[in-house]
Amino acid sequence: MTRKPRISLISAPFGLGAGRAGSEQAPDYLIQLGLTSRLLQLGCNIDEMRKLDRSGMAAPSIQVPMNHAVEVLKMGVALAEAVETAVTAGRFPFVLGGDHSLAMGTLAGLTARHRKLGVIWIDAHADMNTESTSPSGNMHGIPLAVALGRAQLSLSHLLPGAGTVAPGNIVLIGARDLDPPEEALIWAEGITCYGVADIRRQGMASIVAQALNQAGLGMDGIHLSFDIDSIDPSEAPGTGTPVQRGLTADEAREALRLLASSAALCSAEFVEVNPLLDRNDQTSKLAIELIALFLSNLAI
Ligand code: 6HN
Ligand code: MN
Ligand code: MN
Ligand code: MN
Repeated sequence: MTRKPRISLISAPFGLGAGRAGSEQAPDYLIQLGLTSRLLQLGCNIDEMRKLDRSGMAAPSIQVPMNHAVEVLKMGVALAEAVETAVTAGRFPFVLGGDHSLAMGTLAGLTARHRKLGVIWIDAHADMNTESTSPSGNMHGIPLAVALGRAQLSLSHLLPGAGTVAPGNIVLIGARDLDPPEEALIWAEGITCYGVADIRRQGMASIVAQALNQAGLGMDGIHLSFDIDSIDPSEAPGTGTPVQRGLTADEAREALRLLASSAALCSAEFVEVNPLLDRNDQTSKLAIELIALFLSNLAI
């Protein structure tokens, strides 16, 4: 018999890692549009609800030459501690962003507890720039390089005891806008990457099965990082760095339903919804539906 995990819903109203303002409004906006009531209606076991605040957090002493670095690091510290606490208490952390720089905090908290962590990254981007290769200076473009230990900033700067993620246990799905240094890193590290063409050829069910195998090989658990810009802008326009020729909403639904049913999944985050850039709440409403689908299908 499958049981429902106790979910820790961690809101992170933070968007300074992105180049455009607005994603910091997503957590409150999605809740205002009915996210939590939908989750309760579906019988999700929301054991804890937290809203993070970075004021009062001390930034780590490392100098990072990127936009709003001190604020990103403070938020990362707050998030890392919240995620670690949730895992220690036996809860399933679900992080509601906010921009993708938050993943550094999530991954710091997770790797402090799960020494062997796999990661499935559903995104139009690879988020694998470093401080020296970033074309924008925006920290939402670097979290995977940080998690790999390939940047100056490391997860252990955010939380002492945090580890790294091994390249063989990272799987990218939906990537289609890679900067040349990111492509080089993916090749050099042998990171598995399924593009939209692979999904059309093989079907999402087969891609998800392969991703779970690859990311989970020898690991304690798998973290899902879901960037809404993985979906085509025709269906999810409300995001800061949209990229054409993305996943359909149906493909995202299928992926999230299948991933939720895997017992290997230990945590997730949902990022980059920007209500200020949306059209008639189309993206926010889709996000609510996808999050509800995902969390209501979780099984342990
Ligand atoms: N995201 N590769 C670009 C950069 O600025 O590094 C875009 C990053 C987008 C990040 O969507 O989470
Ligand atoms: Mn991203
Ligand atoms: Mn992205
Ligand atoms: Mn680009």
